[in-house]
Amino acid sequence: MLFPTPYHVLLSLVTALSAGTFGSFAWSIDHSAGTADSSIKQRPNVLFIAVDDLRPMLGCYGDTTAVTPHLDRLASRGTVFQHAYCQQALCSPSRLSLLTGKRPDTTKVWDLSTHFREALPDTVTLPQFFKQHGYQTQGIGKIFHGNGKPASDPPSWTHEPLLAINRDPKLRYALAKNLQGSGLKRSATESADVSDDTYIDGQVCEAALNRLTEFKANDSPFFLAVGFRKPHLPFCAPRRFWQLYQQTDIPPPDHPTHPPHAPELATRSWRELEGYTDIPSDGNLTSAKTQQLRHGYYACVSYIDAQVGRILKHLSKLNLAENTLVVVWGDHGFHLGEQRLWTKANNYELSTRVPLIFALPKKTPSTTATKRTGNITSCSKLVELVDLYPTLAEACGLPLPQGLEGTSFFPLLRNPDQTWKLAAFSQHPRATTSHRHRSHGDIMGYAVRTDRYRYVEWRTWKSSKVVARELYDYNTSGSETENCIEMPQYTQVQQELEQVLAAGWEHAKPPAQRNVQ
Ligand SMILES: [Ca+2]
Repeated sequence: MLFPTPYHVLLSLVTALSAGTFGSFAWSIDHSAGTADSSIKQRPNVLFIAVDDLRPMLGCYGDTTAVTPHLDRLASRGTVFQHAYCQQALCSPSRLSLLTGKRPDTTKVWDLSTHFREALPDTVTLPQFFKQHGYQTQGIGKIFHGNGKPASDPPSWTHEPLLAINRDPKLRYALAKNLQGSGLKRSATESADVSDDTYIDGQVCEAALNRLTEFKANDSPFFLAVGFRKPHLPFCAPRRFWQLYQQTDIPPPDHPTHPPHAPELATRSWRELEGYTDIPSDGNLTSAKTQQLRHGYYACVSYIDAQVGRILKHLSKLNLAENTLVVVWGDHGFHLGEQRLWTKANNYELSTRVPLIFALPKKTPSTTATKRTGNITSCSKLVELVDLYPTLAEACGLPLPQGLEGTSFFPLLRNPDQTWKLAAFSQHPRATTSHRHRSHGDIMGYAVRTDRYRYVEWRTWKSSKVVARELYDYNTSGSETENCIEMPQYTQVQQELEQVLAAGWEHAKPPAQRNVQ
């Protein structure tokens, strides 16, 4: 049995006096779970790295333009999931689904302003679960949603989160012209000759390095969640990362028009890009502006890659890499002009598919039957971000919590070729006519992604009446090129996909787990 140190008692008192929403909470290790014993010290640490709005535009995913040596190196000793999907392509709903291990219709978080504890007051989040099992837990940067009420969840952490909220323009922009004005949206891109730490992500990295050093000195295992904000808009990065690319070498968007026969609901823009000072209010971009934005996204991806590299180097220097599991994930994908769409908030492949790199501690015996692409272990099976919670629990030898709506993909780390999920599920709401929804919206688009197809039903929330359908075949392209709904040659496929969607995620589990509650 462990007892609180004087430091923890003092910290608890200080925090309890200043606690807000969750008044009885204090930052301290959870000693109530009764699981703290000598074996806890043997548990692997978890380095949990979230990258905001990162689509799989990385070297380890086959992108020949991206300069991402550090993530590629991590990928070379881990598993790269080629078909990982978020449950809703929007920051807060996606993150809260992952962090609670439940899907958006259970968390009731479909927008950016709802706190998950409104619907699930007693749910145990992923970091909270580790805390209950004797881990020190801390979030640095954006882990829950970035700003406002959903950014905070004190029960999840033993140490007060750092840099969780950022409303300081000086941490977003560096150039004088962008530091003038009001509001958070200035220019959509910025290339400034500044150090990495000028922007918040460099500071998040620095804070993570310091915390790792402190964790090293402690006996408890840790769950350190590091949340980088780039490549979320605006695309601001130190100039040296822009200079890794020639703008003329940046490929233009593939399929730059809406898929033919797609319903208006499906291709409605989130309009996140509009509002920046250099973006026309109608969203019509010149090809030069499109290329500048795509260049900026690549620069931000390389900027984050460099920060991840600093953290991994420090982990090795502290001799923590041997016993630390590293997972890197993006909260959703991103459109960069493809399908005449920008940003996210839709049900298409580019917005729902995410990067997911999972590297077990270095000392883990390698028994993986690997499928090598170069020197990267690649898994093409369907996995979902909601699966991460049970996967991390299993990987660390912790009992799987009840009530989760994902499936541990830990077995895929051992054998990435085994038969797995039948489908991945995503959803996105729409208001009847506007570009922004509140809560569940007026119409919910429910999407199912199998190994070859995507099928979507747009249903009114009140009556569940289907008002639009989509069917896409990825056999010829990695993205949606034409809505094939009601085409005679797809009649049987459509019927099968309707059944998969109607049956839901519980019936799409891996075969061995389909009857397991
Ligand atoms: Ca995001």
